[in-house]
Amino acid sequence: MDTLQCTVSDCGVPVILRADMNSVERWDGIGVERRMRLQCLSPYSRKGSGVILCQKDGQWKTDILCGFEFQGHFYRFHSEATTWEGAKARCNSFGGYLVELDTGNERDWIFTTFIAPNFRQEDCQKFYDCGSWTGGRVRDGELTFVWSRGGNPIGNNLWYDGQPNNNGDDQDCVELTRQSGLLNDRGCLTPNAFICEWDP
Ligand SMILES: [Ca+2]
Ligand SMILES: [Ca+2]
Repeated sequence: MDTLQCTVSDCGVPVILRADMNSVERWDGIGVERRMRLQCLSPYSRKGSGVILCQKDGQWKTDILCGFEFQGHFYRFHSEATTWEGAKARCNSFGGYLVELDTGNERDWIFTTFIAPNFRQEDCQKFYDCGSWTGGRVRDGELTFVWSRGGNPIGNNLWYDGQPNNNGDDQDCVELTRQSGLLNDRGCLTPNAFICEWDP
């Protein structure tokens, strides 16, 4: 007679940023290899299938991302302050990249959607207060700033007056500022909020 083997697997309560845990349908069930579907909390929209699955190894598997969409690209603002490398790693871990402002329209939308609502102007008196990391970085060994993922140059119209100035000879990374809504080069170890982007 064959012996049956039981596998006990407990994925615990899933932690998915900005997903609505009350949106699980009645016919969904929690259990090994059972699928649930989640929606995102308002006003976020969802990228991915919406399916979340408890695997035999006790890990949740999902492709759900909750964020905002603009012209086919997907974006998320993260307020937790971290270094440029830390921010890049976080975006990469979700399958995205640090935001690259390819057009003035994209910059305007990012500022209106994320920067202005998340930082009160009165809390950000200096133009370099309340920065958010973008994917801009000095190209190795040169004084040219590029969008680090594709290597495209950063538009001249996106910089704040007098920037990039490499202040203190130590400003290799590019932040979007709250006061001016334009770019500033900044020391890469500065703890900043950050914005992730995903291609369609
Ligand atoms: Ca972009
Ligand atoms: Ca600077």
